[in-house]
Amino acid sequence: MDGWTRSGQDAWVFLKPASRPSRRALADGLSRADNPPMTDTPADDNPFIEPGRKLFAGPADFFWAADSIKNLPPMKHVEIAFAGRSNVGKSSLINALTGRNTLARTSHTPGRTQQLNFFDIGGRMALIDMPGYGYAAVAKDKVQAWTQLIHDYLGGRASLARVYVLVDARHGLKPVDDGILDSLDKAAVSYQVVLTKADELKPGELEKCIADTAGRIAKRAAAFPVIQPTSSRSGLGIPELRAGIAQLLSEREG
Ligand SMILES: Nc1nc2c(ncn2[C@@H]2O[C@H](COP(=O)(O)OP(=O)(O)OP(=O)(O)O)[C@@H](O)[C@H]2O)c(=O)[nH]1
Ligand SMILES: [Mg+2]
Repeated sequence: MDGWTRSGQDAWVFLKPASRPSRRALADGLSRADNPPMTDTPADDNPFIEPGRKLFAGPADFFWAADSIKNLPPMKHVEIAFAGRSNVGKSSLINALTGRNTLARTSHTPGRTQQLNFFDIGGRMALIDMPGYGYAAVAKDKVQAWTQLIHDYLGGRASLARVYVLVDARHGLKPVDDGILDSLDKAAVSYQVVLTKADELKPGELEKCIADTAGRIAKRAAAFPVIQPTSSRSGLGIPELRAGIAQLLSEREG
């Protein structure tokens, strides 16, 4: 059996099939081959809520931008990437997680983030704000170059521990998202679908989008089966995302 499965009361683990090729090991011991658990525990019972709050209460600094797979930073830390269609709210979510308004640049116009932007979180990990895919208010060849960069990075970075794939809760999964999910499944990179802009929906609509999206990813090998609703405006889901990241780090750092 492969894919996400419950290993204990609260933890989910990603089991890789024996036939899947092992990933390049990193010189410093980092590897994404042992994709660690993500949490779906309710906030009140989740022991990683407080470590998550502390993790993101510390320093958060931009340290690198890459416009090509050839100029990525050295693989020093665990990397956690935020991917999704243009304008879905990737940069806003990084700002909400880090409690800063202007760390990552945001815009009403699709196509704001044009490179892979790396942010150091307390010297323990890097968050990566990615360009959007799907559409943008810029030239087609630029979008093609970003799409290539996104696929290259997501499919070939050994220090990449997890990808949060952001989906606008008002629109749900689109065909272009499926292309990214296909790449992640193929590369055996664990990922979780995060619904954004939940503040724009009525409660019933949000529940429906969560259920529909969970159904759509149920058979995907590397997808964590729980969909996380968020709002960078209201703060919904932010403590839970921080907790999931803190849990990943605690698994990695032992
Ligand atoms: N209502 C609402 N709007 C949001 C939320 N998050 C982001 N937005 C808005 O959505 C727009 C796009 O946000 P960004 O964070 O720049 O989106 P992005 O995915 O980084 O976009 P690109 O870099 O262009 O791919 C901005 O106008 C944000 O204010 C949210 O949680 N709720
Ligand atoms: Mg952006």
